[in-house]
Amino acid sequence: MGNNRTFTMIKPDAFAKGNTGAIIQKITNSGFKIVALKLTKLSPERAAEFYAIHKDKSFYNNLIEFMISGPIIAAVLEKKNAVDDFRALIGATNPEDAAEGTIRNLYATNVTNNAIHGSDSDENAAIEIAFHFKEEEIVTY
Ligand code: IDP
Repeated sequence: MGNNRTFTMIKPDAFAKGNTGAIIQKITNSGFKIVALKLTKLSPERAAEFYAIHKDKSFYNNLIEFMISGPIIAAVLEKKNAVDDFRALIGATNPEDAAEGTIRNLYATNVTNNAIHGSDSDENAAIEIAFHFKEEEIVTY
């Protein structure tokens, strides 16, 4: 009862370092059910659209350049309280502030190249899932 969804991306730094497997294992060991998963590479246009909310920030250009620099793994995860529990699992945006044992603490490179994305609200999770996946790509099991 009450399972809901969040959206995640394993970012280009973590993918390039070969940490995809370890991160997926940590996600599933933490009780998240993967219901959609793909390897993809964001175009400049798609990355700009995904991060449009940050377009006036000083770090925006670096963020877009980073996010298009290599493949990402996009996934839809289900769990009760998925959004908040996943934000706790990944840790603070800046890995220097991320709690010990969180994914960003373990695998992030720096505040921009921070290994993983997690939706910050149920509303944004729904938008981000629809941005990356067609409904028929999300598996019920
Ligand atoms: P979040 O990913 O923890 O939700 P947001 O504030 O939504 O953090 O920022 C989106 C992404 O932009 C971060 O994950 C990180 O890659 C980058 N970013 C955020 N804040 C900074 C910063 O202060 N300096 C550099 N990059 C940042």
